[in-house]
Amino acid sequence: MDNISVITRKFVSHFHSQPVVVRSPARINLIGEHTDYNLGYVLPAAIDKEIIFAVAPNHVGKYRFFAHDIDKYVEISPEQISQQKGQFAWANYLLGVVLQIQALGYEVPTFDCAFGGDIPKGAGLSSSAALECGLALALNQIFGFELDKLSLVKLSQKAENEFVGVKCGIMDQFANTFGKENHVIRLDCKDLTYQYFPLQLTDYQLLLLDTGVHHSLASSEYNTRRKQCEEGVSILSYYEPHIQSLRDVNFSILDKYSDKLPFTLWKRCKFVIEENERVQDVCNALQNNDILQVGKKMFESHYGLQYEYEVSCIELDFLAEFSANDSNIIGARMMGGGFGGCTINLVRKQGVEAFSAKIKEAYFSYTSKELKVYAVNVVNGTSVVS
Ligand code: GAF
Repeated sequence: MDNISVITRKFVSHFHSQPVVVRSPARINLIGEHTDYNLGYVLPAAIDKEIIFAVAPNHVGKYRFFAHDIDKYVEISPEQISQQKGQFAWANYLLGVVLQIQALGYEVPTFDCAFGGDIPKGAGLSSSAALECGLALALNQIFGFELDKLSLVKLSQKAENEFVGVKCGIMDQFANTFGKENHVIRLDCKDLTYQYFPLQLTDYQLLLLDTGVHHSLASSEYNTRRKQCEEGVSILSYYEPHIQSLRDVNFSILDKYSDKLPFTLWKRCKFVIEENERVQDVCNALQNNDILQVGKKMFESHYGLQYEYEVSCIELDFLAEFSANDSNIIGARMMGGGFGGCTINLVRKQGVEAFSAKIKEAYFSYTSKELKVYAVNVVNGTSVVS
């Protein structure tokens, strides 16, 4: 049985009504890491791993959630929501969405919700954005709020920033909602304009290698990187008042004031400027059908994330290096916030099986951990199924 049937049946057997069903995908990012909150460019896409939501209004005066994958049930009355923060980690993403819709001035009547799917947790594929955006679209549908896609993206991001407490940028929620089959999205995080670029991989396959590592310092270090970038901006803007974010900094400005920046801040700023350039380079390469150039930029991005932005870890570095030395791989890098999660790889289709077997074995001997391998395809963003 597929996930849609499983979740719909669970919903009906639990709540005894007919739900609206929404699918909400995970995301990859081809390139453009840690650039979103610096108001730069990103190049993400939605992929065929998703959470299915079944949602319907109820008349019992409680928000009721059933998390199928972990077999957990939670019910909360509207007055209790803000005190429930932190009590159920997974429910925070959903309650945060309800609160953000309320903050926009809408009354959110009580509802029932069952959800579950196949997005690996803690793998850096943004199951959190899938939770937020999937519920936001489902509530928009059943209660007729008529919020447009960008409003759903923004309120979902705010739910994560304010209720969950992770100061993420806008990339994940945007990719989840605006994803388009076989396209990557170049999003300008400064003005939120975007353009789709066809991802014609023909002889290549997108392969994600999941380290199985999720360091507890991931979110604190993420927030630290954000702060370091802000500090860099604050120092540079003293000399160049037009600078409001790292988006306004180029190499000549960085060179000119390099002695004013502590070395760590200088490295962070340098990475962000380079990574923004790499996004533009990859877009040009995609337009020219130059997939080898795309791969080359991915390797460069990993190098920067490892040595300049310092958000990688030994497991990710091992995978990126192993891939770089395999002739079936034309591009590899860590993806997402870092400190664990997945690498993203461009692999020759004919070599996928052999490479997967080889790297699984090597990873196990190096880390004693099992490597999970996902071949993924680019799909449309969150949508109402029925
Ligand atoms: C995480 C965040 F949620 C994104 O906003 C982005 O900053 C990413 O890390 C790094 O590029 O996925």
